[in-house]
Amino acid sequence: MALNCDRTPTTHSRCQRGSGPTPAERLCSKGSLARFLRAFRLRPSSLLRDRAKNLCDYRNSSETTTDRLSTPGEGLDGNGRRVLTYANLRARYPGADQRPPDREFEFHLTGNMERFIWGFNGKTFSENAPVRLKLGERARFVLINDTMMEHPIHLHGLWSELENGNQEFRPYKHTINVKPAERVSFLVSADTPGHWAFHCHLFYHMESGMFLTVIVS
Ligand SMILES: [Cu+2]
Repeated sequence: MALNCDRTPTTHSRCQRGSGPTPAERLCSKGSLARFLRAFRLRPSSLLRDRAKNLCDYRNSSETTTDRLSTPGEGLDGNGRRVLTYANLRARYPGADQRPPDREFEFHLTGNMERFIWGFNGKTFSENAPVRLKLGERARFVLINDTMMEHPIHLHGLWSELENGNQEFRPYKHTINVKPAERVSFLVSADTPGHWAFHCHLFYHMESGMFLTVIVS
């Protein structure tokens, strides 16, 4: 797999315009930060403000993405032991909802290692519109990790049925860890109405923007 980690500070196109607030300025602005914290009952964090100040580069780090369901975690491969991977997980019973998905949503996990800023599809929480699902619909979420870090992606309120090749015996998960340069998908039955958080479970990633709202109504 070809990986390219570009650590050279670069300038994001939005920062070159020279007019209007940058994403960092918007994220740092009192209004949007306060809304973010209030919406999800988070305490104000100086970490968020400090990191957001450097927000102007969403340069991706990986050139290609691939299926890594059978790949053990970093440092666990080839050490003479058998390692449990996502490909090994198989539900004990067939899933409750066997319908194919009505719609598909694709999310690139994006960020900048050097400046430590993160988001979905190159945008922070305040820039991304909520994902809207109709109550009862079946959807596929595709996660593509464009960064060089693992991101444990957690969807509240709804099960994430990992598509790991076990068909109707897909494992039901709360959090799906996405390895660097990995492409992974899961199915969702939108069976519970509400505003649900969808975010990286490394809280310092979540706080710097890797967060979306999923609305089921
Ligand atoms: Cu993350």
